[in-house]
Amino acid sequence: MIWDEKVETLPREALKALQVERLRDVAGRVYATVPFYKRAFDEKGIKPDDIKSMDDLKRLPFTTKQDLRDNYPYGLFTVPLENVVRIHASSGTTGKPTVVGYTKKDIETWAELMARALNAAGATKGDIIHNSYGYGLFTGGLGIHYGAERLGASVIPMSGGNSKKQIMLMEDFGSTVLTCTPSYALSLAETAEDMGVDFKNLKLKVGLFGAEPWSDKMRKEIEKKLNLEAVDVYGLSEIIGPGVGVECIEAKNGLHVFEDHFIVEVIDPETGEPLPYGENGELVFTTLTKEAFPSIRYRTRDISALDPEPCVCGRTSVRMERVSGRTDDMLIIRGVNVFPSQIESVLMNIEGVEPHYVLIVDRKGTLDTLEVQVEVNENVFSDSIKNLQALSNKIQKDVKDFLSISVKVKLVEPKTIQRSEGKAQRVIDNRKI
Ligand code: DLL
Repeated sequence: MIWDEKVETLPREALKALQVERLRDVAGRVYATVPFYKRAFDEKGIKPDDIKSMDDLKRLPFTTKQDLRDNYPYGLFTVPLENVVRIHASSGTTGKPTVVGYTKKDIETWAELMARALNAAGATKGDIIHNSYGYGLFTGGLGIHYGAERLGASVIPMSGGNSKKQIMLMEDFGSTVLTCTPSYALSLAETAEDMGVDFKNLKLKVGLFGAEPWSDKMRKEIEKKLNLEAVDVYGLSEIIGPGVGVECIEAKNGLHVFEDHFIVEVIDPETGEPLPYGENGELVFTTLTKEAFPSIRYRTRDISALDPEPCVCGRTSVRMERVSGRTDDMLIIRGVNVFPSQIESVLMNIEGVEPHYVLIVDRKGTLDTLEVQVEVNENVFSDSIKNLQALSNKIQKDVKDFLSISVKVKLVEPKTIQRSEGKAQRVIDNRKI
């Protein structure tokens, strides 16, 4: 299903030409209105009019989260506040949040892109969309909401939490699409089970999940437990919110980036050099049409790779691999780099282990330690000590074989690891405390 057939299947050459034209326009706007950008462009010795082709993109300066903090709250807005109709913010773990603004037209653009994303996932105007992303400063709730309305579907503005009621209403209202974080989807599955509700009796056909990393194994688990097709949606407040890229239901293999509105690059996070297609690095986005808060080469810290090959669905956009983690999530354990998602992949391949885990990092003397706490299912938990020990040894061995690190494993009782209503916290790093 393609929402905007003409644009979404534009030949790549035409798409590139559109991007260059829009890039020059946005560069001109930020240069003229935001002192921060003028300074950054001047330092690089480039003027907006110098942009003639996509090759000139790499001459533009990067923007980082720190730049947003330094210009808190409105320093990077390109329009007067009276033209801003909405403000969102993403909660940093420490200090002040990063603040983003939208004009009326930005809200329209966002709704349009989210309608595209929902449609790519298979949702249409006939659907009942149960939206459990949080409403508020977080962009998830309202982003999906406006997209669902633009699609013409019926949206149920649930927000997160109160899981029993969520299950009851999904059942009573005949919801056909669920939108929430993948970790909350699993938590809802558990609540339904406790209530004696079988997802097979619900009408859900598809789930649009994102806002945190999740593996393909996790997808299988969710699809099985919730009896639906699980589709990945990506986005971040600094770029627009959800609706930067989405998988198509036809392939579920990489996220189509909405390139008529965003330029995507993958760079080497150390050198800042753009990397060729297929290579893993840090995603960088430039917004082409945003009015209130455009971003130039924003460094996301998210890790992915790009694939320009045509997709079976007919869309011509480049696809980004599912985000495997963030450069700042990377754990360095005794010199070895590991991402929580890699541990998740190992765990999800082991029989008897549940998709609920937490990684506890500590330092004993000068040595870093990593403890994997993971839930096991009811049957396994009531098994003999010997069998539990064997399972624990297997996890240890698989992690060692695949990731070359030694970890301590703690098998815990079902439902003891804290459930999330939004983004799950997978890592507790006691070294930072
Ligand atoms: O999480 C926007 C969003 C809402 C996306 C709902 C999808 C669905 P922020 O709170 O600003 O915005 O967090 C952005 O979340 O840089 C990634 O690290 C992570 N993230 C978002 N989507 C995905 C995804 C929203 N599909 C940060 N896979 C991003 C992995 C994701 N990580």
